[in-house]
Order: sequence, then C-alpha cells, then structure tokens
Amino acid sequence: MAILDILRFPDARLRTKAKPIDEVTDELRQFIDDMFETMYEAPGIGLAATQVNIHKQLVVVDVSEDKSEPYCFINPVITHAEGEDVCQEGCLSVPEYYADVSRAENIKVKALDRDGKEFEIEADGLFAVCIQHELDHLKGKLFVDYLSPLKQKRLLKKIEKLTKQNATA
Ligand code: GNR
Ligand code: NI
Repeated sequence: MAILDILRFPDARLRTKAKPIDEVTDELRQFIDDMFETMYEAPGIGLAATQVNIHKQLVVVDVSEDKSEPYCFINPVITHAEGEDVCQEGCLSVPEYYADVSRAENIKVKALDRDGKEFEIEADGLFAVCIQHELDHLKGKLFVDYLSPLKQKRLLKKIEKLTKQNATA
C-alpha cells in the first residue's frame, strides 16, 4: 500500500478528462487500495483518480466516521437526479478553502465495483454531495468552478500569496 501525492489547484492536470476503464485487474485493485489509504490518511471523505494524476474513471468514497462504508465506483454514471441542496464543500486539491455549492439532493449511480460487477445505488445527504463532487473531478471540474468570478479571483490571489510565502520561508 502507498500514500499517493494529491494534485493541487490550479494544477492544469486536474482539468484532464478521465477515460473509461475496460478491465478490472489485480493491478487496478492495488491502485484502489492505495486510493483508499490516501483518502483516509488525508483525511477526506472521497478521492477521484484524477486527483492523484491517474486519468481513469475511478473514485472512492467513505462518508462514515469510522471507515466502515468504503465505496469504489468504476466508470460511474448518474442515472437519476432530483431535488436541490446547498452544502459547504471542501476539496483535498484546494486545501483550507470551503464554499457553498448547490447540487442534486437525491441521485442514483450506476458503476462497476472492485470485482468488475455492475451495481446501482441511491444516495442522498453528504453521500450524494460527495459522489457528485468526485464525478466532477473525472470530468476535470472542481467545486470552485461553481463560484462567482470574483470569488475565484480572490481564491487564486490567496493561493498565489501562500505559494510565495512558502517559497521564501
Ligand atoms: O474530504 C472531502 N470533503 C468534502 C466535503 C464536502 C463536500 C465534498 C467533499 S469531498 C472532499 C475530498 C475530495 O476532495 N474529494 O475529491
Ligand atoms: Ni475534491
């Protein structure tokens, strides 16, 4: 097992569109284990392969408090979405920044599990928010893209400042 490096906004590689996975191999399962380890260590409630610079359609999610609900979604597709809910989001690729985002409240997702078997589940609450956040990563989209241009500009300035500070520290 290994802890993987997480790309940080505004790294252009976070904009890469992930490709479908055509075979679930032992090698892929090892990578899935590394993704879970990286997510739990961060700590975070979800992680998309895009964030660790692997551009395949794969995300892991666990919104439980005791690592008891691990979900792996391979080639995930949202088959149903309804309602609307605003939630404060954060992202491991945008550390120490939080903002309200509006998303569907109830969703259904179809995907392959780590054995390559198709499944479909319903999600609501934080689970639904997190799945939608992760699927956005696979499309090269970040939660900050939903913010006003002014807020995005302020965020970039803040990051620029922090980067300069770190360079001279
Ligand atoms: O750890 C995470 N917390 C979180 C909180 C609210 C909405 C979405 C998330 S996902 C985030 C981990 C992450 O960056 N996944 O891509
Ligand atoms: Ni994220």
